[in-house]
Amino acid sequence: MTTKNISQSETFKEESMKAYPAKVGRKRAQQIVSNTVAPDGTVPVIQANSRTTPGIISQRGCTYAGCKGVVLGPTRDIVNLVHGPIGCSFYAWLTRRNQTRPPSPSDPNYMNYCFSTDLQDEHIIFGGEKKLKLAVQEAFDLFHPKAIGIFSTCPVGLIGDDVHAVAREMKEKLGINVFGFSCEGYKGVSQSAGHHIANNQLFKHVVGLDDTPALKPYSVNLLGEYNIGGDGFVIEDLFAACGFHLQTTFSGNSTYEKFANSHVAELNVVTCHRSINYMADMMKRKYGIPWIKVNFVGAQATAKSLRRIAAYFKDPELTERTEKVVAEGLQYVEEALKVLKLRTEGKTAMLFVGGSRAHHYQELFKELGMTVAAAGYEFAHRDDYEGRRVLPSIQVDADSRNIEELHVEPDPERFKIRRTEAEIEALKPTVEEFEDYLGMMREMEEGSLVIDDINHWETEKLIETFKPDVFCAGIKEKYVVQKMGVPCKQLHSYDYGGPYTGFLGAVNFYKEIERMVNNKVWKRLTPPWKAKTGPQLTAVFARN
Ligand code: CFM
Repeated sequence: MTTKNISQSETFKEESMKAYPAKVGRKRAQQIVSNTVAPDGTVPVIQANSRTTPGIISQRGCTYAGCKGVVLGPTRDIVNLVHGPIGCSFYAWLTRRNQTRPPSPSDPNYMNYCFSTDLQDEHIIFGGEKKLKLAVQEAFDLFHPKAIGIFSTCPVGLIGDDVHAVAREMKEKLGINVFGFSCEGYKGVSQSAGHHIANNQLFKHVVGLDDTPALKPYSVNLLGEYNIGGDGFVIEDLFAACGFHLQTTFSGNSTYEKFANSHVAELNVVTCHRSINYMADMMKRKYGIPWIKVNFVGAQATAKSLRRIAAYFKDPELTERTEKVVAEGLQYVEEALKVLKLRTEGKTAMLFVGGSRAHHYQELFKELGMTVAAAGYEFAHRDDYEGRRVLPSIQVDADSRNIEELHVEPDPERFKIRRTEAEIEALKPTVEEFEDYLGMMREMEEGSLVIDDINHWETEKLIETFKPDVFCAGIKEKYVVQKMGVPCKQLHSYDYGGPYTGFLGAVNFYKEIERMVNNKVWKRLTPPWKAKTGPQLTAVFARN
């Protein structure tokens, strides 16, 4: 970061705080941090996963979105039935973002459907369980799925429908697996609570149902890859080229049976730590599967991750194959960067998205020679910022208490030690981030801004102060940002581009960013801070 950047950070913090009432300002001040990394890797404390102050226009989504939309949604052959008003289903309908590839056209794929109980006033008043049972029956009669998941929306929790009792009853009646999720939208601070609920129920009701041994050696589960824009397909190809057997992905391009048989794998690799670290922990405790943090966004990160997996298996032939894949991949990337980097070097980017991409995508910008001046998550927890080393110091708050912590014991028959604790300790120096995640801040530059749960007001202030060359966020921010004369790359839907993982995806991303940051059209817009007339209406809080 340059001194100019650092003074811009200070101006931003000062200016944005002025807009808040004193109490809100004090809270926000703990969520906006100027980064420093001590020699031992310690970074400043940031407040995260705390409730957004009402009135602030947050980027966040709801618990139901995290459970149904994110974790369960990308699985193609579970009927995901939403118990609630139709709007909740419509907005969680995965139509284009997550990709899936059934082996043949006759294999089930329900991802294009939108299943809902379509609750009306009368059900809110008299209860919706009867309608839910009918809907489960109807879905069964029409599709004969292997499993049906029932997702609770806000009103279901308020009126007290017992989705779990309905699930048990229908499971018995239909002879297929039916399970419910108490993922009412208001249940937690954000969608993060929904991830946890989804992990718990999948673990309780599906994982471990099929004990068929892994078909090939070096079987690996890929956790936290949802196959946005085909990202998962690229990773699948890389695994095949290196000789790793992909057992199950949670949950992009996945199926019910894959989940049921995932506990036989030799290793879990975790891409999105935020959404699925619970599953990794529980599978370790119950089945003895170790896990490694990986990241396939960015060419160097991909190389590191593939090498970590190969190092875990300690097979010289596998290592050789992996090294060949890495060498070819890096050469492909280097060729592309030769030209592209000349046009991107020195430009500035900002990333405000989700609970892992704001970290992972920084890799690609660094490879382009760009500076990440500010970044933050919508709903991540302190460990995603500061690293898992802070886990013991995270206090359980009222919101986390809403979500069940499963008590998991080793399975008497199926717990199998893949690597003893001594072996894991011995591997740690070669396999970085073994059962650990170092977090986002450690990889960010000195003086860069880290902002948790950024809001619209701060986004505008940030852009006005820094005038970055590209801003990465989602659809809710995109057009506000672009009207300010700054291109916005959506990192949730990819603007329907992608894939961006692996070496192939890295080059896709470089090309798009090069085009965006050099497009002259943005300079033709007059952003509000340059316009002669200010906004028509301004307001400030009365301060005491
Ligand atoms: Fe994980 Fe995700 Fe993300 Fe996420 Fe999400 Fe997502 Fe995301 Mo949107 S699971 S935390 S809840 S990587 S939907 S596929 S893009 S906010 S950064």
